[in-house]
Amino acid sequence: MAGLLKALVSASEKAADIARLCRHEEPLFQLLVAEKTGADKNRRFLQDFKTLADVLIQEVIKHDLGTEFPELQGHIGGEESNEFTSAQGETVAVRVCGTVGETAALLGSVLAPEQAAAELLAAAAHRDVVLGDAALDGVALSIPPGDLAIWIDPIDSTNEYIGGCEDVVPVDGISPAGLCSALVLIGAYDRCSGCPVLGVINEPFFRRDPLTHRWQGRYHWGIAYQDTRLCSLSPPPPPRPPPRVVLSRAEGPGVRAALDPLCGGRLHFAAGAGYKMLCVILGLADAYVLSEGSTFAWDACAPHAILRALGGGTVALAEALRARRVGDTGPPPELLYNRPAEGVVGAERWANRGGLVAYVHPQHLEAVLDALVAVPGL
Ligand code: 2IP
Ligand code: CA
Repeated sequence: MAGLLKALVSASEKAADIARLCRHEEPLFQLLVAEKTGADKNRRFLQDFKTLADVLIQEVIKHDLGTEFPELQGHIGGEESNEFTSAQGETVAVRVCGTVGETAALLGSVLAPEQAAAELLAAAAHRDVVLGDAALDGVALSIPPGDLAIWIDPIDSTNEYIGGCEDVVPVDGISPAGLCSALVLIGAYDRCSGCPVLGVINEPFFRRDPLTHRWQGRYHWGIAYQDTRLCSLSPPPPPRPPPRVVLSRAEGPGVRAALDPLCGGRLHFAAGAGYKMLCVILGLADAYVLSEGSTFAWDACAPHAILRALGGGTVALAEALRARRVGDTGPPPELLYNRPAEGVVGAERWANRGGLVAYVHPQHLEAVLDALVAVPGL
């Protein structure tokens, strides 16, 4: 297990490096800027550059994990498809090749004529990551990788990544928007039960080095397997009233009105599903509530595993409210990651339909469900 955990952390570090590289290196940054301003969009090549960065990061993670753990091959899923259309109209499957040169040539066929950009990305994709983390070496737990499957969100909150706002002022420690909400999420779940067991969240844009002004990242991990709970973080401090709830800016008036009194008239808002779950993990918020099916398995799996490692979880909101309304007093149902929705196609198969509540302390979950149980339409 320590091997698998280390592999997930290493993959997330490489992914975070690629995310930073696209902002630091001029040939790559220019492509991101073109995306942001809409200038030249889709004239240089047929798909968005941000999509290529996302796809490449996902393929790097898949490649590195699949090489070290062949049992995982065919069981690593993510937000993006790796099919790209080149400027010549050919379909190219983006992947990590045997050598840096081959990967650069493949990326060059998608990015042409941006050869410098292709070479920078290929070098980053083939880089070896060295982890100097004694805590990871100390994790001794045996869980067969062949029982697990992986969900990857290569860059959660891509809008904030492209927008690139660096100086957003946090409100009570929670950043309402900006680069810091762009995260790499890698989660492992049990293939049979669908429960999340291992999660890594990497923050590529955690803070700027005061001397070099370059971005520095950090990562967090958690394990919730059978009776074992291990985490790189300590559980947040005990509840202090009133609870702090973080919401999407897109959250509707019914949910806002129901939660406002519970939170003493002070709701918090942030971008990115992963970032809002991270706020709960870090104790900056007591709950993240989402009433829509606008997140997916790859957004929630990694943070959910870390929340479980801290004694909390992430429940399926609509189902939990339904159970409550019929007097079911059992534990509210947690999100599962191995069950595609029937009768829908594409990404929607993996939507967390009916919304979610992420929490650490069960009393916050109870308080939120109590506040929402009478909201019409939920
Ligand atoms: C998105 C992104 C959005 C978020 C949505 C995620 O992931 O994080 O910001 O919406 O739920 O699925 P909101 O910010 O309103 O919570 P991605 O950027 O990977 O598409
Ligand atoms: Ca996402």
